[in-house]
Amino acid sequence: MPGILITFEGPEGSGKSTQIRLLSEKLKERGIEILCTREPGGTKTGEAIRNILQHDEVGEVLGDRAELLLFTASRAQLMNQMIIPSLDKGVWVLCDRFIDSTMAYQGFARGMDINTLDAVNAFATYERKPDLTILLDLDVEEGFRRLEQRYSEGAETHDRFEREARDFHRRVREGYHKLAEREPERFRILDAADSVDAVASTIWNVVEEAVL
Ligand code: T5A
Repeated sequence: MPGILITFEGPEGSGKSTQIRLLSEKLKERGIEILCTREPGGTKTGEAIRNILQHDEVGEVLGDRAELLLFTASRAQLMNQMIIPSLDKGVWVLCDRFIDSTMAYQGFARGMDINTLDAVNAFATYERKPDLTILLDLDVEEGFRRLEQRYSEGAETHDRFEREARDFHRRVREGYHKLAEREPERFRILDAADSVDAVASTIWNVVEEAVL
C-alpha cells in the first residue's frame, strides 16, 4: 500500500508544527512509519533555499517571481528526494506547508496569477496532490500574539514573511478559505484557537475518518 500525504496549512503561529509532532506520535503508536517534513526545507537544498527566503541571507530584495520559483524549487527537490520515495515505500508523510501556502501567500496575498501558480505547483509536485489537507484556521492577531510570546522567551526574531503588514496576512487567511471551497473533499478546516489538546483530538478524529 502506498503511504498517505497529509499537509498542514494555516496562517502564522496557527500551531502546525505543534500538531504535526502530536499526530506523528499517535500514528507511530499505531505502527505507521512516518516522515515529518516542512516547506520550504526538508532537504539540504531546501534548507539552503529557506535561509534565502526567510532570513534574507543574500541581503537583496527578492522579486515575486524569484520568490515563487525558490519555494517551488524547494518543493520539487523535497518531492523527488523524500516525499515520493517515502510514499512509494508505504511511509506516511506529514508536511508543514505545501502547495496551498504558495496559493495563499504568493497568489492571494502577493497577487500573482492563480492559474500560473497552479501550473508551477503541478510541475514541482510531479502532478501529485495531498490526500488530506488540514487547515488550522486562526485569527491573524492571535497567531502573532503566540509568536510574540515565543520570541519573548528565546533568541529568534520575526522572519521576512512575519514582517509583512497585517493586511497581507489577512489576505493569506481569506485565500486559504477560498482554496478550501475550491477542493472541499481534500480540505478540513479546524478552529486553531482551541487548546493544543482540543485541536489534537479534532485532528485525530479527522484523520481516523478520512484516511485510517
Ligand atoms: N511560504 C511558505 C510561502 O510564502 N509560500 C510557500 O510556498 C511556502 C511553503 C514559512 C514561511 O514561508 C511562507 C509562509 C511562512 O511565512 P515558517 O517558519 O515555516 O515559515 O512559518 P510557519 O509555518 O508559520 O511556522 P510557525 O512556527 O510560525 O507556526 P506554526 O508551526 O503554525 O505554529 P507552532 O506550532 O510553531 O506554534 C506557534 C506558537 O504557538 C504555540 C506554540 O507553543 C508556539 O509557541 N501554540 C499554541 N498556543 C496556544 N494554543 C494553541 N492551540 C497553540 N498551538 C501552538
